[in-house]
Formats: sequence, C-alpha cells, structure tokens
Amino acid sequence: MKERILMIGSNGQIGSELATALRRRFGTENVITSDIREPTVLKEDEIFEIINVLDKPALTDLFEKYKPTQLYLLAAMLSATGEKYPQKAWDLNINGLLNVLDLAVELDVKKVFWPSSIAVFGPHSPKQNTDQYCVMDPVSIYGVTKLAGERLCEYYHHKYKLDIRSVRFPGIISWKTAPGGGTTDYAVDIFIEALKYGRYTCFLSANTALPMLYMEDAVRGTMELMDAPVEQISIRSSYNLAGLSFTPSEIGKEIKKILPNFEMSYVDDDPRQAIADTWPASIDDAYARRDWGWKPKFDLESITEDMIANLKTNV
Ligand code: AKB
Repeated sequence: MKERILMIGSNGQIGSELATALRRRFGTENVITSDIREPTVLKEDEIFEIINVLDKPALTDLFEKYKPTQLYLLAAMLSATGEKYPQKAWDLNINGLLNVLDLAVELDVKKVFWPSSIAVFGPHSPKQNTDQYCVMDPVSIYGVTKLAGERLCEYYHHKYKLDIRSVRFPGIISWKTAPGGGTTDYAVDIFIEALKYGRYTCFLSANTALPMLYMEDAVRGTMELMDAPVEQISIRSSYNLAGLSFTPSEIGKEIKKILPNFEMSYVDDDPRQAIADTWPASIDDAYARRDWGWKPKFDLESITEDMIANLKTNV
C-alpha cells in the first residue's frame, strides 16, 4: 500500500528531523508537514500546510484533502512552558490529541504516532531503571497531560482498534533544531554556549541525572516502532525508551575533553529543578527491546563529539 504521511507540529525539534527521514523513506510528495506557522526553511517540492490542531473543522478539511495513511502528532507544550500556562498546556496536549484520535478513527487512518514523555513519572516512581509499569504520579501539568494522553491512546486502541504507537521520550539532544520550553533543554544549550562563549550556566544542579537520547536514535526508534508488525506491539499506552543518562557535571566534563577552556557554573533557584527532581534518573526499556528490537547507538562520548563537530560550523 502506498503510504501518505501527515505530520502535525512539524516545525519543532523532533518534527523537523523526523520529517526529513520520512521524506527520504516515502518520497517528498507523500509527506505533508503542518504547523501553526510557516517553517523557517521550506524546499520548493515540500508540501506544508498551516494548521492549528485545536481547530477541528480545519483539521477535518486537512485530513479529507490528503487522506493520510499515517499520522504523526508532534504539536505539544513542553514541561517548563506548561508550568507558565497550565490551561493552555492541557488544551493543546489533550484536546489536540483528542481531535486527532477522533479524526483518525473517523477517516480510517492506518497508523498514528504520538510521543509521550518520561514526565509521566513522579516523586513516587522508582528513580533508577524506572519500570514500564510502576507508580506514576506526575506533578507537572505536562506530565499530567502525557499520562492522560497515554490512557486515551490505549482507550482508542481497545475501543476503536486504532493502531496507535507511542514512546516515552527522554530529553532529546540535537544540533539542527533547538528544543523549546523543556526541562532537559540544558543538554542542547550547553553545546551552543560552550562553542559561543566558552562557558555555560546550568539551570539544573550538577548532580541531577536525567535520561537522554540522541536525535539520530530518536528518529530511528520512531521509524522502527512504526515499521514493526502489528502483532509485536504489546503496549498501546507508550513504551519506555532509554538512550543514556548523565548529569550536568558529567556532560560538562565530556565537553571539556574537546574544549579544554570550557567553564561551567550553576544557578540554584530555577523552577525547572523542581520538575527534574521528580523525574527518573534512568529508564528500563526492556519491553521496547523485546517487542520491536530497540537498541540505542549513541553514548555520551559519541554525542559530544557529533554535537561539537556539527555545531562548530553553525554557531
Ligand atoms: C521536557 O523537558 O519537557 C521534554 C521531555 C522530557 O518530555 N524534553
């Protein structure tokens, strides 16, 4: 069957790189990207539409116009911005998802991808090797929407047989498009400022370990999950997905190996620390490994080398 992909929220950190990979795989003419505003770069043959995922009539028109076989919903408000606008975060993250789930069922979309996050865990979840199934008591509104979203995905799968697939992304590190409004954003900011100014003031404390993933792994993992035979998908809420875990102090030391003059300092009153303190330090992704063969490739050393090599020419 010929695939036709519709991506909503394609201008963000994950969308911009996932769209490139999907265009390479399915052909530029079969990938429609969309967002609330124009992307900064759009090649002549790329198809892009302005859409607000909360505008159901416009969204319906978009689905009817392109009749997608696969849908990627990446429009979301992340954890730090969500704390500033909790109502908007709920509206976008939950009502946007509901609009897409309803239309996917109504218009018979074959597969849907929606990312969840490690933010679904909370202060009573285990900190180390956090299991797929454990206490989940998110305290950020972002985490609350992601956990509610997971339950909706599983519900739509059971009730309407919707083939929805999801992973709980950790912090994503990438050099092409910066993240925005997240608690894990420091792990990208640090490279940009190290190259620009030779120093970085981190908003998380030196020993705050968090799970992270390199973009190349995140894109490959998403495509592997979407490619997996349906009978191999045992989880319809969202799969735990691990790459690596490190602290600000550890990544700082790794950067110093390549940029010996790099200096790091810390602020101790940033509200993002309170969110990070409730998140896991490391994730157990045994189900993703077992069900669809997930295996990350990048470690801290290879990420640091790749980030600096690529950003050197851009910063
Ligand atoms: C955030 O920090 O909010 C995101 C996430 C872990 O989902 N990067």
